[in-house]
Amino acid sequence: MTVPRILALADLKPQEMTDRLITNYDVIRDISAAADVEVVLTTGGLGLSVAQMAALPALRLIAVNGVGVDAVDLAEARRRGIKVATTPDVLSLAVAEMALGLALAAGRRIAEGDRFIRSGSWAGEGKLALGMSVLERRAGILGYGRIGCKLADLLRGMGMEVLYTARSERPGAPDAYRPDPVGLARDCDLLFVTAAGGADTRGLVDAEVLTALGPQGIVVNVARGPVVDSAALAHALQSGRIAGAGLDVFDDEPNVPSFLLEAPNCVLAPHVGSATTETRRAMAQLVLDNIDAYFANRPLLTPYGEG
Ligand code: 8YV
Repeated sequence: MTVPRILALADLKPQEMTDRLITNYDVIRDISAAADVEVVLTTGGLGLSVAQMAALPALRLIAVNGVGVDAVDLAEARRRGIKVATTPDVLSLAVAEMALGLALAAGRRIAEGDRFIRSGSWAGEGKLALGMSVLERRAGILGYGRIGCKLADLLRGMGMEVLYTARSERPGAPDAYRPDPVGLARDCDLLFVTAAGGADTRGLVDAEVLTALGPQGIVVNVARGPVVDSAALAHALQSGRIAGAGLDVFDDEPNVPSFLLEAPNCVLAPHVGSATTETRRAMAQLVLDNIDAYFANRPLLTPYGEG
């Protein structure tokens, strides 16, 4: 029996999951040698462009190791009848946990305090500026999907009041709805960005939203960089229009603009929201299960955009 070929644009983690992929499939890495390949494995960050799809005439399935499909050309995939599978749910808690961590790090100046000690300032003259309590604040969730709802559950469980903005009000939701980001920002201090990336959400958090958030406000972005206008954010931080920010995602990863590197009280993380061993293993398992299902002519476990 011939072993099906797969084009892998990235490895699965931990390594044993890539080993399993290699054991079960003939894994190639070079897209120029993949004309007969039916399945491509990619990540949320890498996605798959029209040009890449054009190099893959036999493509039937795009298996995304992640939930973001903003970098996949979905219109082209739809046009060609190519299925897309993602890894929903299994990463929600890890990303929510990261969002909480960034809020705590910014509010309580944790990263700044670490630098303060290492630079010798504690032992010298300096004093670290006071932080702000985080759990006593009102939280706003911008994007009430799987990750946003998981984060809302966590925050509510810690006694916080939670508000949310989504495309429409969710009947029966335990949190209060605000129809637009400015209204949400006005009524909260911690603004958590969990909306999907893409053209619809580009610049959703702009100067007006940041002004509405106010001088006690903290913005946390664990979604996609472009959802927040980064120049407006840096300006709001510089001018004290908001208190702090925690960012796990950026416009042009892995490059971070100097205005964000230099912005005060801006905690940075290298896109690691889902990057725990447990979560990456669960994501990889789902990727493998989806690929297995495709080759066995079974329905995908987690197809994107169906139902
Ligand atoms: C990962 C993500 O960076 O799920 C996503 O869309 O951005 C992250 O979980 C990525 O896809 C890792 O494979």
